[in-house]
Amino acid sequence: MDQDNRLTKTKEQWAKARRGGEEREVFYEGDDRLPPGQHLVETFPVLDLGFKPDIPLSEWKLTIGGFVTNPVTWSWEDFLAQPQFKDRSDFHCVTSWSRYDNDWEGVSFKQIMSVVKPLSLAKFVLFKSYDDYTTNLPLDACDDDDVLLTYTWNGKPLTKEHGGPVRVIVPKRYAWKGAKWVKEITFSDKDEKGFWEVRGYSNTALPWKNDRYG
Ligand SMILES: Nc1nc2c(c(=O)[nH]1)N[C@H]1C(S)=C(S)[C@@H](COP(=O)(O)O)O[C@H]1N2
Ligand SMILES: [Mo]
Repeated sequence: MDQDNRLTKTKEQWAKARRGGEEREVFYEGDDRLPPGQHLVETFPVLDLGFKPDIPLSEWKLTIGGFVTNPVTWSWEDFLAQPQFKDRSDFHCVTSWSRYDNDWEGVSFKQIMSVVKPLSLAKFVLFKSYDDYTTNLPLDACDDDDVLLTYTWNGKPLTKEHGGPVRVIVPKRYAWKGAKWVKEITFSDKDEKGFWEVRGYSNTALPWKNDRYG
């Protein structure tokens, strides 16, 4: 495929997802862009478990498996060879800060699904990270046109503190549902709870429902 053709394909994808250029729109529910109990910040705070894993790109791998037809393990080159997807979204942390208009670029969750082909039994997804963090979501929540694995933030490579090389972004849920330093994605018929979900945080984590604790 030549460069032009590749670019056309990418742009077509954005159009299909109603994304790209100035027409991108962020999601919000009801009249309020800011969910209840949140305040707006201009900075981008860092939250982690006190440990920021350092993964050289040459050693970075992403394994996607479980209840799928075609499990894969991607190197950094394999990841970049996927159709690239851009999105702009708001970020809502359960500790009450929100940050508007973050630009992300990477591989959409829908693209991942089209590669691994989840079995019909697969209803849940568990994300595991290089710092041993985990978080879980229903497959329906991941199969959305604003969910992606990003390696950039606002046009620059995603820094280690924010989860680089690659992190997950799930704009319609509180941000703990987006695994930084993602290492494994497992499709399953069972809902296995993640790090914060077993520690009293909500399994659903819906910002507009003020749904913080489980
Ligand atoms: N691997 C990993 N992912 C993680 C976390 C973590 O500690 N480890 N913290 C979560 C929480 S609680 C939030 S609010 C966001 C914070 O992302 P940020 O540090 O880029 O703001 O990452 C989420 N993903
Ligand atoms: Mo958080």
